Amino acid sequence: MAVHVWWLLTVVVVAFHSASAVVVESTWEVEYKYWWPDCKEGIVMAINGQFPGPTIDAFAGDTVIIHVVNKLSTEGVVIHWHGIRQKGTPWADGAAGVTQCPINPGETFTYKFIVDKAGTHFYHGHYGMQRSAGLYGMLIVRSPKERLIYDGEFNLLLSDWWHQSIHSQELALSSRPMRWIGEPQSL
Ligand SMILES: [Cu+2]
Repeated sequence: MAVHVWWLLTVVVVAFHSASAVVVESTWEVEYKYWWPDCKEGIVMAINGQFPGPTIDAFAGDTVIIHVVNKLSTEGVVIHWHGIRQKGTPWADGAAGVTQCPINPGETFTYKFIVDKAGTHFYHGHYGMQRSAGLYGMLIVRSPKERLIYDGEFNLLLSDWWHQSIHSQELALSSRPMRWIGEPQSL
């Protein structure tokens, strides 16, 4: 798997959680949208109209169920849950061509898995260059045993951002000789 360069910072407020695990469930529609993350309009991959995608906030031991609806016109899509071990649910790992076929345009696939390990994780598209197009978000798994007490919480998710489309990025990277599209325009 590709090495991701990410900076992920979270200050977590303590929370008391009931001993019983719960189900965290939602439906995500993935589509392209015009957006201007750094004031220059471009095309991003959005989930339910949001970029970055919605934050999943759960406790270790909870079950996460996400119904992913592919509303892209011409591309498959998958979501990989970075940092989740997927014990007993390898088909929910979201690696296109490895653990599942891409979800076709117009189709829905349901991911169901247990978030077994506390941490500030993230999820991202794992098909083609879709992560670079903005298909990612936070996956926060809290520990029911947290004992530290904080005054507040602030989550920050950072990523490189290029003005060139993921299609020109991909073509440049796979060209022989490779073409260098330059440093990202934003962070
Ligand atoms: Cu990953």
